[in-house]
Amino acid sequence: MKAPVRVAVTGAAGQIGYSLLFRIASGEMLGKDQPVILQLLDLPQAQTAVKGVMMELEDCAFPLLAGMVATDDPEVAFKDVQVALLVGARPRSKGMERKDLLTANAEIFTVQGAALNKVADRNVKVLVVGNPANTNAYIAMKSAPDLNPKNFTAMLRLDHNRALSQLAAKTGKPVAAIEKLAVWGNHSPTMYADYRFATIDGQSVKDMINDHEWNRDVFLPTVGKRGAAIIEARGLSSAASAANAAIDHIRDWVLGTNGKWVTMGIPSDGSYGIPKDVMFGFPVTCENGEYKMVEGLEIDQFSRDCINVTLNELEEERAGVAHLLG
Ligand code: NAX
Repeated sequence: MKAPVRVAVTGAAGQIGYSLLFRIASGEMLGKDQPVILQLLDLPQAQTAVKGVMMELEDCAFPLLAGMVATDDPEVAFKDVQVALLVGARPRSKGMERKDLLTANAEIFTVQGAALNKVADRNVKVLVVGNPANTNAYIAMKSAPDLNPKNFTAMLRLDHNRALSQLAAKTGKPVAAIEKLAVWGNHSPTMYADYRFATIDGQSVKDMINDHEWNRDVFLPTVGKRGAAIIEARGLSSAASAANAAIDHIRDWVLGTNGKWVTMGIPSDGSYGIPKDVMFGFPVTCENGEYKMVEGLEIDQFSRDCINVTLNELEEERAGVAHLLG
């Protein structure tokens, strides 16, 4: 039996947490032979609810669940963790300005980044799901100077999966047959889902669809506004699909993609004209526990314009929290 991996999940009492924890404990994220210890963080007022989720986890009698901790202290939750899923965040409340939302979250992710820096495993893999995910991941990374910045990532995988599904419906082909999709930028309606390089059984998806207006006027708005459409229909934001994307993101990062492209929000190394350190969605492949950006893709004018819109939004968010990062 392998030694257990310690996995922290923040916002454990929330709706994404409820879809996520059972799948992690059943081995869907790290493998069916990998025991896990769940270290659950939530606010003091949510501790009773976390206890309830833990009771249900116990009642599943998962063979791979080797232990659980519940706490409201980030330094307890992140102690020795090798994987940290930062899901909990401050939602926008009525009358709250975007700037106030950024600041409230910046405070949370400064504290959590510092706690990871202090107590987490030195190779911890961090995925930020809580919104604004890219900027929160950037803040956590900047607040953890002793950890490798490459180990901080933001979740673009839901956007990637949403785009895959739309392309499968449009082409009438199975989702699993689609290769080489990229989603650039911010996890927000400005993200740019780019199927120019995508193939199905070696054939170009762009040639199969051959409809720029559909790309611009249907596909991109559908993917970009999917979160809002789900809130409209369900009365609640995406939870199971978000949890699923988080599982996909970490599983692929840890276990590899066998050469397949996936999208991760990662700190830019300056490629594609994205300033260094901006937490940006890029196409990557994963191998041996590391991601590698797909390099050398041609960026045409339409794509450059789309990328600039999402980059400008991220730069504005970054400027909005710069004063908090010293
Ligand atoms: P919920 O409101 O159901 O749950 C959030 C949980 O986080 C609550 O239990 C709350 O007590 C806890 N929390 C708040 N502040 C905390 C802190 N400082 N430390 C620890 N826990 C804290 O939200 P849920 O639907 O689970 O969504 C969680 C986050 O994911 C939100 O920020 C949401 O916007 C974001 N999303 C991100 C997505 C992505 O693709 N990156 C997609 C889905 C989702 O919208």
